[in-house]
Amino acid sequence: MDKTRLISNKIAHRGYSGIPTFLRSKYCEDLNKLDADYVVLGVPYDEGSPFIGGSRFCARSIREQSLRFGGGALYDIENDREYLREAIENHRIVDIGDIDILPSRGDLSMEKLSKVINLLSVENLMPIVLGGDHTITYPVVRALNNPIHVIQLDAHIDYSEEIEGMSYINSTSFRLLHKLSNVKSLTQIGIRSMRDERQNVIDAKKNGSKIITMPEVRKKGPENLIEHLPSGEDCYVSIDVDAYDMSMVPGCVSAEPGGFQFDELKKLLRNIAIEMNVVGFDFVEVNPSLDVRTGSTSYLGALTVAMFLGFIDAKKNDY
Ligand SMILES: [Mn+2]
Repeated sequence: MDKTRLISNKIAHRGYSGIPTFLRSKYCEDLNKLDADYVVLGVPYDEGSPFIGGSRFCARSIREQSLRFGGGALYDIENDREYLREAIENHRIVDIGDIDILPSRGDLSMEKLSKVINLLSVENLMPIVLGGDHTITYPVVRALNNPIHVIQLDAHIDYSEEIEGMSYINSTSFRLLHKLSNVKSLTQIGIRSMRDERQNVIDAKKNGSKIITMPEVRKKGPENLIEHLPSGEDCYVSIDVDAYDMSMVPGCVSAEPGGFQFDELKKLLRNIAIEMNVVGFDFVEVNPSLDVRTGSTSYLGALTVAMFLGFIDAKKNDY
């Protein structure tokens, strides 16, 4: 019998077997030996979640759900197209595991995150960052080597004032990153929460943020939002799972009604991938301990990350 068929591997791709790296990519823990185009990195940090913690397990559960995409590609029947087949076959996606989080030392943990992102950025390797809560976007963006536009997909603007030195909390991330000298613009899409404070919205706009509320997304159509973005320029995209409608994300503590349906977010992400030069992205705020037993929120996360990466890869390789 063929020995390669004895253990779970790429060919025997049951969703419940195998070591859970993202899309069964190669695991590389030596940052000096990275050979990849796309680098998946987990940040199991949820100490920035002031309500119900648990999103530290987001990256792990997204990796587990990603094992269910076992066909060696993502197939989209909508346009009869396969995504990521060559990237997967040629090991262009590499998983480097998780940032070594120091419990109760968010400052040091986020410094480690920034260091890793900077190492990737100077090598022109695209980071795909799995949260954690939304705290992580600020330490990621500050470590990117080149000037970028930031696009945030979220129900909330995450633009609270930094109080009593709390820099590493999920509600302040975008106020902090907006001040960075490498951030050329901030566009916040899908905003709708009635828990956001008016003064923070005023501040964000005053500082130049372009806020596109969810009702505006619907009015304009998600495929037309791109006209509000600087086409062709480098951008970093941050996706909070609560951009999706509350009904779709039971495993998200901050879910809000009136959010994106899947097809709407798909259209938007495809357009961003085509029209902008995406240099990295993150996906945050899945809390698996709150999810339904099928892990549907983590599944949606794995699908969204893989799909967006597929769109980016298709653009890069011109197919
Ligand atoms: Mn957020």
